[in-house]
Amino acid sequence: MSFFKKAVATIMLSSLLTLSFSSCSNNSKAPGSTAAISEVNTQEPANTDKNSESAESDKPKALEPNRPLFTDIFFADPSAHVFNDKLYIYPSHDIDSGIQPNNDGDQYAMEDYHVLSIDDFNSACIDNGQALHLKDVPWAKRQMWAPDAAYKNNMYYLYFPAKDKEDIFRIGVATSTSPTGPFKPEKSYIERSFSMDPAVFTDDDNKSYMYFGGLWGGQLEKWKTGEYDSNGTAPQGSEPALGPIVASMSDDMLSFKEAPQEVSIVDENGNPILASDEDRRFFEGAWVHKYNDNYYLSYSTGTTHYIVYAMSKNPKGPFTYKGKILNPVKGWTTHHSIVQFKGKWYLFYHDASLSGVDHKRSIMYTELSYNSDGTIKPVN
Ligand code: FUB
Repeated sequence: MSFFKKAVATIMLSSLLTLSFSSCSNNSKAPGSTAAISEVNTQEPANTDKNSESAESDKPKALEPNRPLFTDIFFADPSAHVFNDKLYIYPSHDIDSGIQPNNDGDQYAMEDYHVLSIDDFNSACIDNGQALHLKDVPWAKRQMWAPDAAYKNNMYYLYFPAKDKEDIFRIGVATSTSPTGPFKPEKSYIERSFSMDPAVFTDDDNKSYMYFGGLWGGQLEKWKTGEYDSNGTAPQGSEPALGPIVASMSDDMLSFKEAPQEVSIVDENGNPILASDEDRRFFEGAWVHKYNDNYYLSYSTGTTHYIVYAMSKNPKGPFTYKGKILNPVKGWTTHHSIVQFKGKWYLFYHDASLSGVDHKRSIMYTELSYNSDGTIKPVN
């Protein structure tokens, strides 16, 4: 289904669903103002005893799982990380672009990034305001899509895709001494970077890797030859599907140490996942995490709207397909991250049920757990 058809379907479905969400206060802040605190997505205290009402209202409210963390500003593509025991979310900031939906995703015309933070799930989610704007990135022209962040060398790094002046997706980096920014962008994009959806994983040995790439609007299929080919098409039928791309990061985290290479995703027999296998093949939104010495590559299947995963003993793969994590959400896109926080594992994801518009999405979270063999229990 095209972006456009799905958008129409989503609007009809979600106008009903929207009614089931509670109202909320504005959580955004204008650049330069103090951080705003979310008062949305809170569970009402069950106690109705009048004498305990004031004590109840003094209690911190809990952030409820599977409900939008914000309801009057739209964030998507949540990349969650824990820095110094605090949870930070690096999302896209969705806006009303007024651009007609198309399969290249031109309607996803985002212009800036905010950083969100959570002390624990019994306190509010804070929007720390604008951390980087398109106008401050010398090489970028439009579409600030799904970002990610990393910490190393006493510095925070914000990695972000955007189209350059030739309308080719590249990946940029910006730095800050604070996890919430403001971030100062490098003058040019990361050399040899292309396509979108960067995700940076740092291993126990302190080596960092960037995973990236996405089909269609993400242009991955236009790089099959190693050069940009505006007529490049995705593999079809029984051809092996394209995998995401990985590159080791240099020690300064500002460039690639080596030429980026494709990650292989294979089935249980060791055969490449095929292009026709749309329930399992990689589309966009790669994320890598480690649990008990296994590396997990999770990603969106795009056209079939699943979040699925594959496992490996090596951060560069090959990864063996294992199963689904998340069923299709409301809206065309699905995008996630997986993070360990205070001893538990969480999946952060988004949907478009609140707005009814595919490119105005809301982020949420749910707890994640593993089976004893290391496979991930699908989210209900
Ligand atoms: O937010 C724009 C794009 O939509 C992201 O880069 C994709 O992963 C999809 O979520």
